[in-house]
Amino acid sequence: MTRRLADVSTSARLATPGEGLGQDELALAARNHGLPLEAMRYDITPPGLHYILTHYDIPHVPDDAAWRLTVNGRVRHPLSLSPAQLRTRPAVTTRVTLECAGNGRALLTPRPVSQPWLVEAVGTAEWTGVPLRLLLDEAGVASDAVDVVFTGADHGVERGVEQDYQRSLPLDIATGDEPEVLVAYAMNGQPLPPQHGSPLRLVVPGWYGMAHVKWLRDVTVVDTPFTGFQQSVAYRIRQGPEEAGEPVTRIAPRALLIPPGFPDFMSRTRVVAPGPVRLEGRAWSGRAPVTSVEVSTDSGATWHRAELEPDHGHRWAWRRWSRMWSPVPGTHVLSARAYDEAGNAQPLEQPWNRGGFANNLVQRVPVFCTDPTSR
Ligand SMILES: Nc1nc2c(c(=O)[nH]1)N[C@H]1C(S)=C(S)[C@@H](COP(=O)(O)O)O[C@H]1N2
Ligand SMILES: [Mo]
Repeated sequence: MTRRLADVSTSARLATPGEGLGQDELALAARNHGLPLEAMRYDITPPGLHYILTHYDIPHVPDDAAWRLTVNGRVRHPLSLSPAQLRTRPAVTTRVTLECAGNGRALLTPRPVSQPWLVEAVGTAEWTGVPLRLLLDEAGVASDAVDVVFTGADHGVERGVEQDYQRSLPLDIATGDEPEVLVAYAMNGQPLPPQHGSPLRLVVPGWYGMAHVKWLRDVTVVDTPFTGFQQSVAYRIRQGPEEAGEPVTRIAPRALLIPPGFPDFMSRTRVVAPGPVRLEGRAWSGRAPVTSVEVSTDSGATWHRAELEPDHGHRWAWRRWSRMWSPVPGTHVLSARAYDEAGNAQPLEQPWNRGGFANNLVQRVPVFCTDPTSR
């Protein structure tokens, strides 16, 4: 019996009611790890703790010097640049909180079967690179250009479609400076590690992770809207499978708690003692600056304003927030909720869509407060 590629690479589906995580989802979760939430204590995520999402394999790049980044398509002067040549150009360093568009997916009902993130697909790094608009300027973009397509060196098959990982940006975003898109060669002052796109990757501050193309090989300016798989099939907000849907773009606001106290190994339920506890965490939005964070310690019944740190000039990075809490013995559910300047807020009901994208439903952290009188 002959098998076709489509037999090993099946369509997207939703888990049936009560269906547990499968081996396929476990395999993805083991490859693509999240941020341990306690690591939100660091302004910049330490090496190895930043979340990772790779659709296919991490390309093996034994020799950076042989790498070429091309800028081609609808340009007057195509470019072919080595990483060393890029490093001689004007450099910018930007602190960016990156979040996977699928963050929160595994908490949805019904669950879209894919990378099963809870809430930890986030991290913050300082990316250094060349502003993309300078490279496009140097190449001379033709007047009929509409999109810029970014091709990674990784190759795979997804829902029956064999492909190089490719995403596009509209020309005005690619050449804009709010945010300023970077072709990055360093992460936290070090060359990019293999899993984060060595030797070059795109960084699009404020946009969900899928836009930040790793192992960047080609930048192609095109005169028709790009309709590749990761643009038109994946990363669309749809309710039904036949809808064209809306594209996934900028990061919706989210606040997360650094879980207080200490955890139970299996349930991860937090254990605290009665008395003052500082609740703290991070909040971010790629749509507009965060304006406030509220905390609930009673399962969302009442909300109280947290203290929010200024952004210290890092518009595209998460901000620290905190609020004191004095728990009494018993069980509690903690939540935090971010609001941004454009009026976006985190929903209290799940914002469901078939791909499980941009689920910024408020986090729930169960906490058990011990009773010292009944040990
Ligand atoms: N070439 C390539 N770029 C990619 C991906 C990929 O699979 N291949 N995954 C994207 C997705 S979905 C996310 S969330 C981010 C994750 O970046 P990180 O692994 O550096 O955290 O990379 C994006 N860039
Ligand atoms: Mo992602």
